[in-house]
Amino acid sequence: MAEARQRTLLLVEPLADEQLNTVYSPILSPLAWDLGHIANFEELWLVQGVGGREPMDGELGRFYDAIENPRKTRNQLPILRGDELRTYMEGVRERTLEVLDAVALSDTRDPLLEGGFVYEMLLAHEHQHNETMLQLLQMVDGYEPVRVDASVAAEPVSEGPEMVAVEAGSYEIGAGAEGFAYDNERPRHAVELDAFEIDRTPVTNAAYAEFVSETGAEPPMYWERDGDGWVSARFGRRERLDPRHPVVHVDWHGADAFARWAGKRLPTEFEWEAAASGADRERANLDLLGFGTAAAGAYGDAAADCGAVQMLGDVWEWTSSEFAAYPGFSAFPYPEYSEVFFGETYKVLRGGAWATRRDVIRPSFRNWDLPERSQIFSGLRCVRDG
Ligand code: AVJ
Ligand code: FE
Repeated sequence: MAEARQRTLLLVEPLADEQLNTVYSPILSPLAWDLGHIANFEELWLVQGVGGREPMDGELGRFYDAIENPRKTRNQLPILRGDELRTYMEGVRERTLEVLDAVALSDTRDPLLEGGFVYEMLLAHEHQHNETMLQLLQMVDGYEPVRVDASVAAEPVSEGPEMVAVEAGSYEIGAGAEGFAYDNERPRHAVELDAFEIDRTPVTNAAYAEFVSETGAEPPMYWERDGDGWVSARFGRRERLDPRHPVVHVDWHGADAFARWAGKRLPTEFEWEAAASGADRERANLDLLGFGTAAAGAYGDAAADCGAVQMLGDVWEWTSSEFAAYPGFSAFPYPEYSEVFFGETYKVLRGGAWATRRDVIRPSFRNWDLPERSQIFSGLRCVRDG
C-alpha cells in the first residue's frame, strides 16, 4: 500500500495546488478529487468497514461518492484541497495501518476479509485511479513526468504473420474461485467458440491514418494535422506519431468502423480472452512509467499461446461485447462497482494499457466505457472468422 501511494504521489509531484483543483475536461475529475476519493474509499472500506471506526470528517464521504457526483461538478464540491487534503490522506493511512495490525486478513467467516479481499480491493482501486489521473495529466500543458522508464522504447520488434489462428472449442472464461478478482469476472464458465483469426499485434498509427484518410473518419483524440501527416499533442507537446506504434485514443465507433473497413470485425470479449491465454503480464508494457506505447510487435518473446503479442499492456482493446453479467453473477462487495453498469450502454475493453499498473491486469480483467469515449488509452485489434 505504501508503494501504491508513492506512485500516486509521484504522478502529481510536478503539479501546483491550483492545477490539482482545475477541471480540464467535463468528463474527468480534478486531480484533488481523485486523491481525496482514493483516501475516502480506504477509510470507508477499511477504517470504518473493517475497523468499525467513526469517519474522521462526518459528511466528507458524500462528496467522494462517484455515483452521486458527476465528474464535471466535482470541483464545485467542498472537497479537500491543499494541506487539508494531505493531512486527510495521511490520517486515513495511519488508521488503516492500525486496523490492519489488529485484524486477521484470512478470516474465513467474513467474505470481505477472506484471502485479504478488502486489502486487494483497496490496492486495485488506488492503482486504477492512477490511470484515470493519467488521462487527465495528458491534458495538462507542460506536464513533465518525474521518472520515465526508457526500457519500453528500447524493446525490439518481432516479425510474424498479420494474423494468427485460434482453434474452435470450449474455453473457460473468467476468474476462478481462488485469488483476487472483481465480481464481474465471476463465475468462471465455459464458452463455445468457432475458429477465428486474430491480428498478431494491435492496429498501428499507420494503418489507422490510412483508414482516416480514405474514409474521412474522425482522427483519434490528441491527433493534430501536420502537413500531410499527423502529430500527437499530449501534455501540451506536439510529438511525431510513430507509424509503427499502436493507435491510442480511438472510440468504439472508430474501432468498429476500422475493423469493417479492413474486412474484419472486433473480437467478442470471449474471443479476446481465449486468444490471450498464455500471455505474461511481467513481459508487457504496463505500469505507467514508459509514458507511452511500445512499437507494435514488441515483447515478441512473451506472445500468447496463439502467437499474438501485446495482448496485455500498451493499449486497451475494444471488443464488440456489451458489459453484461456472467451467468450466476452476484454483486460483491457492492453493486456500484459493476452491476449498475451492466446493460447495453457500455462496451468492454480488455488487456490494460501502458497507463495501467501491472497488478491490475489479468486475462480475465474487464474494463468498460461508453462507446463515444476516447480519453481512455484505447486501441484495438481485429479478428475474422477462421
Ligand atoms: C473499471 C475503469 C470503469 O473508473 O469507473 C474506480 C474503475 N471503480 N473506482 C471507473 C473504478 C471505482 C472504473 N472502471
Ligand atoms: Fe473509485
